[in-house]
Amino acid sequence: MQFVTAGESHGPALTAIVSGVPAGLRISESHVNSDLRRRQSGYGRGGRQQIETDHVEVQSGVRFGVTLGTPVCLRVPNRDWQNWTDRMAASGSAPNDLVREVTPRPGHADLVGILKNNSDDCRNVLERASARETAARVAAAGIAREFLAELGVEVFSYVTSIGSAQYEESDAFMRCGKYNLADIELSEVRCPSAEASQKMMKMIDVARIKGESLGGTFRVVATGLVPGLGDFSSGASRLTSKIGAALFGIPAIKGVEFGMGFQAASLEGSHVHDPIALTHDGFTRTSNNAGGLEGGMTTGMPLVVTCAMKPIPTLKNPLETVNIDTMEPALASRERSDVCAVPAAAVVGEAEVAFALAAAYTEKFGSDNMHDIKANLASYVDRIRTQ
Ligand code: EPS
Repeated sequence: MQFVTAGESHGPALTAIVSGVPAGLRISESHVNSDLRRRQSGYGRGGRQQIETDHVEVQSGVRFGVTLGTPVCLRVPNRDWQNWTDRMAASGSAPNDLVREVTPRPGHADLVGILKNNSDDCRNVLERASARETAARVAAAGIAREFLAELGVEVFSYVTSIGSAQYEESDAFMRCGKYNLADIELSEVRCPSAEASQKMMKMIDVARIKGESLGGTFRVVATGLVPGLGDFSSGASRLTSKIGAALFGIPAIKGVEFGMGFQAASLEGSHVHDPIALTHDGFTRTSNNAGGLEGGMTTGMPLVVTCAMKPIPTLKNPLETVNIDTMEPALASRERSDVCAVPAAAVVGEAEVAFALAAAYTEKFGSDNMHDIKANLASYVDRIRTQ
């Protein structure tokens, strides 16, 4: 399973084309729309989210709610397009009163993008570099989530810090499957603890008043996985590298840790590796410090990945930059922006992980149709249980 997206932040729509989707998979637009809504929400979001009510339009590959085994094309319209039809028109010439973006924001793709593409308008870069594009990824991953759900796999996320406000979690890697998901959805910052949520929201309030932005960390968890997804035989085929690449592809993600991650580097081996035990269901682990991956393959324990997001580069009190017309010092563009988008990024993280896992399942168990995939999976599970 693969996807590609197209579309600008203030263009008519974002589009995703998902290929390699098996036939016979039931797709619910309302499930996809609910993920799109979750991505739009979160304390700290800016004015744009009041304009948009993201919803998906299925354009191809699905008949009577069931996939045909052909590419699925999904469209997410941008409501803000109505305000940009002249400035973002695909044809004709630029309006006489067009204001080019000439003060690139430190931390955004603006400056390096115009240098790379020989452009005199940062908008030619920022429209696509904008995290708005992640709406299309969430829509695409809606297909992957439906597929995984059929195979008993669930993917969820929660926020572990915003700025310096932390959610202290005991035994994070073992208890990850045991959250009440309703608690996470009820929190405006996607944090399972009401107390930590309050602290995080206060941090966002302070940042808003100061004209600042804030980053943070979030965790993505997948449960119900079979052991042996991914591969050990080459760097690129390791599921660790595929999930890592997918998560690093989210704008503003600066760090990705699997299981105990960086902490493992400072501990002795016996405090890091997860002992193997046998149950009547086959092999298991008595801890999950590896976060569900060993040798580039799933172990069958919950997959636990933590991501660090930097603060959004668009600042109300902007940093210094250089005006690319005058070459004089200037203050960076003050676009309308979010103070904090960590809860939204967590939902995008779920999408990226879900897609990488769906691709790993189709790679191992086939991609023609759901009936054959389920039969292949059942036969594999049976073999490894008795091996
Ligand atoms: C973004 C700038 C803001 C954000 C946007 C990402 O958009 P605008 O410039 O239209 O106000 O709200 O994120 C989204 C629109 C979204 O849906 O996530 C940026 O510059 O990256």
